[in-house]
Amino acid sequence: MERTLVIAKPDALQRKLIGEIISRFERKGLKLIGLKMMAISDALIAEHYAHHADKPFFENLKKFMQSAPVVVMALEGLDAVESVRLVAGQTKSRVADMGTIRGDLAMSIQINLVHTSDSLENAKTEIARFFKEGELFAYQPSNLKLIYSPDELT
Ligand code: 3AN
Repeated sequence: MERTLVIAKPDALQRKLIGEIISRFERKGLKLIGLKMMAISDALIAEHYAHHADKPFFENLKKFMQSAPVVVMALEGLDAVESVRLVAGQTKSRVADMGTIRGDLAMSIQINLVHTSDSLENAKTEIARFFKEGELFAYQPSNLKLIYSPDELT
């Protein structure tokens, strides 16, 4: 099964949407294997948003991401990277599909409630960036057979 990273951003915490966001991923059938609240350091921002370092919006993005704690989670499931991105919706929230987190609950490009890994390779790097060994949990969900068919589980 794939694993992917979600960051519920400061706006999610301030708007009291953390429960709603976690719930949407849980209800979809994704398995929560790691969860914690943290402040993002300058070093973590520089690493995580290295691809945006030279963009005009970088300083504002940094300020926003450090304006309150974030809640990071690692999720597991078949095609988890793609599935989580579908639940989140596109970056520009005000035109994201209804039914998605951003489409239903946000308007901004930057203040868009969640970050989600955009590829399996990045998901691996990002999970390692935000979680130490011992902060990720292996367990057997009791309802797995109601989430996937037997052939999907082999
Ligand atoms: P996503 O988070 O949807 O994968 P990315 O990786 O392109 O989108 O961007 C990472 C984050 O950078 C976005 N979630 C958003 O907070 C911010 N960002 C991206 N593009 C812009 C933009 N044009 N203006 C302001 N902030 C942006």
